[in-house]
Amino acid sequence: MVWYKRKENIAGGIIAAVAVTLILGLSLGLTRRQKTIKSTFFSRCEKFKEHDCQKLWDLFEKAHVNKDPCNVPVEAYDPLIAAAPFIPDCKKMMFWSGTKDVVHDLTAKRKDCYFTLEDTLLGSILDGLMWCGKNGKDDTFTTGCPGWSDCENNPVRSFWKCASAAYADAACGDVTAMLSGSTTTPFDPESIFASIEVTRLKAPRVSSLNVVMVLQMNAKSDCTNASLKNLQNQLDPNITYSCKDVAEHRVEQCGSQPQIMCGSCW
Ligand code: NFD
Repeated sequence: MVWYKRKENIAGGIIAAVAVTLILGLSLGLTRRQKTIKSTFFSRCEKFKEHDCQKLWDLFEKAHVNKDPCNVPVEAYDPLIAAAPFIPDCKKMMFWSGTKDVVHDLTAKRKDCYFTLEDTLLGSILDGLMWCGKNGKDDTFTTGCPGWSDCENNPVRSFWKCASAAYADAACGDVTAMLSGSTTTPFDPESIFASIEVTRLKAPRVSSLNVVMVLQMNAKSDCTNASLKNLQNQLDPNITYSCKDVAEHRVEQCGSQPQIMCGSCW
C-alpha cells in the first residue's frame, strides 16, 4: 500500500515537473520570438533619428494583432504609413522587380546615386521580416504565419502593397526601375511593380521612367520583350519611357567603383 502511494507520488511529481517545464518553455519561446521581431524593429528604427519608434511599433501591431492572418487588408497599414511619410529624393528613386539582391548590393554602396523603398524608414525596418497576428492573441508572431502566396490578405503582403503605393505616390523626377532579364516576363502583371507602382507614377511630378534590364549569363529577355509593351501602355503617357540592356557585372562595377559618376553607371 505504502509502496503504491510512493510510486503514485513520484509519477505525479514527474508529470507536474514536465508540465511546468513545457509551460515555461512555451512562454519563454513566445517571449523570445516576440522580443526578436520587436527588438529588430526598434534597433532598425533607432538608426533613423527623429522618430517615435514606440508609436510606430504600436501602429504596426494594431494593423495585425488579434486578427485572422489571412484577413489583414492593405488599408490596415495606412495609419502606420501615414505616421512615417516618405521624403523622396527626386534624383535617386529606384524601383525593382525580380532584382532585389543586385539592386540592394548597388544601393548599399551608391547611396549618392540611388534610393529604394528599403532605404526609407519603414522599408528598412520591415525588409526581410515575416510576421502575423492570430485571432484572440495579443502578440506578433513570426512563425506559423501564412506565406506570401498562401492567401492574398496576409499581413506581410498587405504591408508591402501599402508601402509600395505610398512610395510610388511620392515619386518624382527621373525614376529608375531595375527589371530582370532572367525571366520570360520581366514586367510581370502579378508583381507589385506592375500592379501597384507603375500606375501610380504621375506626370508632371515624374518626368521619366528609365528601365534598366539586368542581363545575367543566358538571359531570357531584354528590352525588346513583349511584356515591356504592357508597361508602356500602363504608364502615364506624359512620362518619358526608356529601356537599356545592362550586363549584371556592369551594375556591380558601378557599386564597386565609387568614382564612376551616377549618370555614367550604364
Ligand atoms: P518581386 P515586385 N513568395 O521581385 N516591394 O515587383 C515569397 F515568399 O517579384 C518591396 O513584386 O518584385 N515571397 C518588397 C515573394 C516586397 C513572392 C514587395 C513569392 N512567390 C514589394 N513573390 C520587399 N522589400 O520585400 C514576391 N515575394 C516577395 C516594392 C519577396 O520578398 C519595391 O519598391 C520578393 O523579394 C519594388 O519596387 C519581393 O516580394 C517592388 O515593390 C518582391 O518581389 C518589388 O516588388
